Amino acid sequence: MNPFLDRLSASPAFGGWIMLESALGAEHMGRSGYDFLVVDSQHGEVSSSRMLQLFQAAGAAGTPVISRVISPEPYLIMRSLDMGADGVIVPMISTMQQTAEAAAACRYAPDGTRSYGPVRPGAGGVEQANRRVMFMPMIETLEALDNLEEITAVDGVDALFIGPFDLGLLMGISPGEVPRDSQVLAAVERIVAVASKRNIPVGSVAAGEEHARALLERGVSFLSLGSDSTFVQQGATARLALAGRLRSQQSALMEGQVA
Ligand code: 3PY
Ligand code: MG
Repeated sequence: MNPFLDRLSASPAFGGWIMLESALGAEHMGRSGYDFLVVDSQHGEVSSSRMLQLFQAAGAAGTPVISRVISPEPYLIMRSLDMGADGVIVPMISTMQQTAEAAAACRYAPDGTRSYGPVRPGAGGVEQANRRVMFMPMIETLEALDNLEEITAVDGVDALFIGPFDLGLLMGISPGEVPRDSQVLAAVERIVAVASKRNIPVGSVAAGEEHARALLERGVSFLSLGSDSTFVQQGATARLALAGRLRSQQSALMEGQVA
């Protein structure tokens, strides 16, 4: 069984996103109790030379680690899996052919075209690796919406991952509007409906609590709740607000002493 699918059985599952190229940050994320973590090579700072350390650190406490690759090229998918990712999220998939090619890159023959070269200890044999890995094409283009039935019919699609912000942009909706936009939310509902015909779980990213609720209400079963980079920024901003409060308390105290 795939460790990520195990976590999904406690649906909904909640994950975190790793954007920063910090093994220490990834370890903190991994030990925070999220059901899964995504290491983001597409939009994160993550370079291929540091990917291995981030997977090791994020997975140190047993959390399943998924790699979002830069684009659907098979060699990027294979490299992430060789470095020990439990699965891949593959962005900008639009057609059945792209889906089939990416799905094949995730599995060794006879199930796919993955080249054999395990490097991580405990990588397991061919059959085990083929069963363990999770392939998740992203649905984030209008063409993918048109081709949903064909994409979900491809063998080896283990889950779908919706990119609401790219979908929104292509629909003419600004990122700030996406969480509440009825057109984007209707697309989410449709994606879940098509995927559920084949028992394929659907995940996505939530920009805050209201967005998370809207996605869960529409049947999304696993969600990233935020990234290390956002958490650092939010934590730093919150602490600075405390500094402001302490400063005004202090000056009120000083004024009291002078009066
Ligand atoms: C999108 O919303 O387009 C994404 O890729 C989210 O990660
Ligand atoms: Mg996207």
